[in-house]
This record gives sequence, structure tokens and C-alpha cells, in this order.
Amino acid sequence: STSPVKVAVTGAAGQIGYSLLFRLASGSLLGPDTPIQLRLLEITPALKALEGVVMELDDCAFPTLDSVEIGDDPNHIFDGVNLALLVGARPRTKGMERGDLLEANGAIFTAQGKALNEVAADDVRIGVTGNPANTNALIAMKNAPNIPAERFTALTRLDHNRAISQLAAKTGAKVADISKMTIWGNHSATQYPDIFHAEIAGRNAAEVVGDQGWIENDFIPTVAKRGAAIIEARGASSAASAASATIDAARDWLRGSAENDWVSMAVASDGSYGVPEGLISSFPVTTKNGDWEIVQGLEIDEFSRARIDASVAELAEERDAVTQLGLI
Ligand code: NAX
Repeated sequence: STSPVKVAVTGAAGQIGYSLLFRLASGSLLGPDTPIQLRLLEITPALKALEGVVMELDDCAFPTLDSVEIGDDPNHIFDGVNLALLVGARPRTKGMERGDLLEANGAIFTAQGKALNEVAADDVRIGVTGNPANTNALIAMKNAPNIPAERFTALTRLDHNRAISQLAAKTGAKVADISKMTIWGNHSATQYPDIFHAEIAGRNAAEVVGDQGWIENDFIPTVAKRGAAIIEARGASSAASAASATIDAARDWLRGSAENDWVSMAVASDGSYGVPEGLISSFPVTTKNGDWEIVQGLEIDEFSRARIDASVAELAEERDAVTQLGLI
């Protein structure tokens, strides 16, 4: 077996944490031969609940789980971590304006960015799930000047997986036959799920569907509003699927995306596809050995252009707002 990998999870006592930790501990991320050391961060009032979760982790007797450490100090919990999954965030509560939300999360992600900068391992990779994910990742990145910008990503893999699932249901294809799905832009209602480059068993997905009305009026809004539909049905926001997507994204980042396919990840733009440099925006990317590369050369028609631009404009607004708040 190989040497242990240290994985930090924030918001570990939350809903997503409750699904995520057991999958991490059981080897879903690194496989059966790599021991994992979990480092779990919570706010002080949630530490007792987190102790209960750790009792359950113990009770699973996972052979791959090497150790678990919990705490409320990011400088301690992030010490030497190779991967940090930033899940914990301040949810939007009643009466909270968007500026309040950005400010509350700004406080969390500035502190965590600084702590990662100080104490994380040299090879650290950071995946942000907590919302607003793209902008939280931007804040953490800007507060960690010694960590290369490409080590920060935000989660749009859940949107990507939702898009695959919807396309499979529409066409009767198997999810495994669908490749080259893309989510562009922000993990928000403005996101653009793009099937014009997607393939179903090697055939162009938009051509297989053959129904622009469905793409515009059904597919795109269903994917973009899926989170709200789950809250409506379940009385709580998506958790197991978000945990699963967090694992998918981290696994592919560290171990590589499949041949002849790509994944969606929000990464610091290099200006590709007209997305302003530095914004953390979702792109089609291929991954290998912990590095990602934006897929180049895709043709973007007018329909797609307008939707990418709208979502990217929202990201630029969020960046301007957190700049004004002095968070970056
Ligand atoms: P919960 O409210 O159940 O859990 C969040 C946990 O984070 C709580 O236990 C809280 O104590 C903890 N926390 C708050 N501040 C913290 C800090 N400074 N340090 C460490 N822990 C802290 O939320 P949950 O349902 O688990 O969702 C977590 C985040 O994921 C939310 O921001 C949510 O909006 C976001 N999501 C993102 C998705 C994505 O695709 N990117 C989809 C699912 C989810 O909505």
C-alpha cells in the first residue's frame, strides 16, 4: 500500500459531510490501496455533532481509514493536507441580501485561504463546494498567494452529472454512453449546460435530440433549477448527490479524466472562450495527475455565446462585489 493522503473536509458535520465522509473513508476517492487521513473542520458549536459522526466512522471499521482528526482551527486542521474539500459555508437565511451572503462567506474563505497558504502541503489541491462556490474559491485563491492559482477549483460536477442524467432520460441512452458534457459559467441559475459538443455513443447529442425547443425550454432550466426542485421535494437541499459529485470531481482531478471525454470544473480562466482572466468559471477540462487543462477549439455558436456571456457577467459582478468588500 502507498503512503497516506491527508484530506481536509470543512463543514464536516453538515448534510453533505454526512454523505461525503463515509465515501472518502471507504476508498471511493483514492482506491482500496491508499490509506486516508481525514482532517475535519467545523465551527465550535458543531464539534459535538461531529464527534458523533466520527464515532460512526469508527464503527464502520474502514480498512482504508488511517486516522481522523477534528477541530475548529483551520491552521491546525489544514496542516499538511494534500486535498482540501471546502464544503462548509454560510447558507443564505431569511432577510439576507446577496451582499450579506458574500460578506459572511468572505470571512470564512479569506481565513481558510490564509490558513491553507500557511500550512497545507506543497502539493495541495482545493475543491470548493460551499456556495457561492465560484466566488468562494476566488476569495480563497486570492488569500493564498503562495499556492498556485490552478490548485483552486469550484464544483460544477453536480450540474454536469445532472445534465448527463437528464440527457440520458430524454434519449433513452445509458449514462455511460454520454460523453463531452459541458457546464459553462457560474454554479448558479445562470449556468449554461451545453449539449452541442456532447456525444451519445459517439453521435452528436444535440442532433440525436433534434429538438431545440427541448434544449431551451426543458433541458437547460431543469438542470439549472434542479437544486430548487430537490429542496421542494425533499425539504432539504441536495446532499448525497453533492457529496458524490465532490468525490467525482476530486477523483478525476487527482487520477485523471477518461480518454475521449472531459469533465466540467470551475477553474481560474486564462481568457479561454472570452471568459475574463482570473474569474473562476466552469469550463470543459481534461485532467491528469492533479493538473487540468481547458479543452480548446470548441465552436461556440450565437445561442451558446449569449448564455456563456450571461453567466460570466454574473461572476464578474460577484467578483466586483467582493473586491468592494475588500475580501480580495
Ligand atoms: P449544512 O448547513 O448542512 O452544513 C454546512 C456545515 O458547514 C455546517 O455544519 C456548519 O456548521 C459548517 N460551517 C459553517 N461555517 C464553517 C466554517 N467557517 N468552517 C467550518 N465549517 C463551517 O449544508 P450542506 O447541505 O452540507 O451544504 C454545504 C454547502 O454546499 C452549502 O453552501 C450549499 O449551498 C453548498 N452546495 C453546493 C453544491 C454545488 O454543487 N456546488 C450543491 C449542494 C449544496 O447546495
